[in-house]
Amino acid sequence: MSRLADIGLDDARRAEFEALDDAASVVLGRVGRVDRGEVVVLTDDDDLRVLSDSQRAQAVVAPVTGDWVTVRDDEELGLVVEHVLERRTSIVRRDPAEQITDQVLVANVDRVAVVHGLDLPANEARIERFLVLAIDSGADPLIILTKQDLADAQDEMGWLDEIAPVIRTSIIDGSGVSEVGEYIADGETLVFIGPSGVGKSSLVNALIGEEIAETADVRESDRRGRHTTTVRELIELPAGGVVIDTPGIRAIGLWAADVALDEVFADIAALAVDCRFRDCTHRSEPGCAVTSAVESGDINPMRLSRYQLLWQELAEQAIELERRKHQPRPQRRNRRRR
Ligand SMILES: Nc1nc2c(ncn2[C@@H]2O[C@H](COP(=O)(O)OP(=O)(O)OP(=O)(O)O)[C@@H](O)[C@H]2O)c(=O)[nH]1
Ligand SMILES: [Mg+2]
Ligand SMILES: [Zn+2]
Repeated sequence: MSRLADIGLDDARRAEFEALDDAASVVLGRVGRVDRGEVVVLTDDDDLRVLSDSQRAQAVVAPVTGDWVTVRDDEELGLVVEHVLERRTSIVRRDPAEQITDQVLVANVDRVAVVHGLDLPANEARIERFLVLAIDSGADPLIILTKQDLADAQDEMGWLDEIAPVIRTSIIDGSGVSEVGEYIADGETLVFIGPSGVGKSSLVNALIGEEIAETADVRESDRRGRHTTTVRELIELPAGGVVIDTPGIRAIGLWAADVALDEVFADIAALAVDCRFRDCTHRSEPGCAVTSAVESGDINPMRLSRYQLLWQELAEQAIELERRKHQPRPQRRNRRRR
């Protein structure tokens, strides 16, 4: 097997590459990391360091970790990313720096693992938000609850089973690690997302059996992480397949993720079809099937308000986007990425 096949190149992708007009004069590879204007592209022979040219970046899609790209050796510029091949899946969030633009975090992943540490009290709202992001990517979601060695015997995370497969892990006794590995076949890609300090990089190391990713203790006072990982990096597993380690995410605004939202809140969405009004907000409308279910104890009122909050966020974003569409375009700042 070739290296590119191990890291995800399949027949369809190869055909897509070969159909390019300039296939003979470029090299195919996968973006392993994007770091301060430089893109590392993994190819069958080498890891290429490709300069990310800011002028070109305006014209082409800016490559992200996990992208399949072609690299051309330009006489003046040196190695440049020529094309970004079509993304099959991508994790998209609202750009934290800009109110109404989206930002792609990683592309072409088969599975998105939402990681939560059992050493801290459950933060349902945050897990749900990450799950919407995960499902919206088009990849399959997975939930990993780390630090089982520090958890109460009876954690209260059973409800997550309804949304995605759940694996409990501990790097102290190694439990659950091989189960995670089973979700990454040769040629497949799994990405870890979650807040800082939950043990994403520790899991990468446990899967590889070697300390290749940097990890650091959480803060004594509040058990929060120290933002140790700083780039999104694709890491090859010995048995084939890859994992992408990501920096802990502080801010995650959702982006046009209505469908995924209703998957994470499938219990509420299923009831909502019985509400009298199609656009029922499940607050005070008559004939609301969801509030009836809350009254009879079938739906947790906290979960309903978390759903409404996310729903509201997406609705406001849609209105704002629509409004901007009908406005003359403001002069766009030159977004230089260093
Ligand atoms: N007890 C215990 N500690 C763990 C476990 N997994 C990770 N840790 C510890 O948690 C701390 C943070 O782990 P990291 O792997 O650096 O966390 P991270 O999610 O990569 O954090 P960022 O890179 O900052 O996003 C380290 O001190 C790890 O040793 C576990 O299963 N049990
Ligand atoms: Mg890390
Ligand atoms: Zn309703």
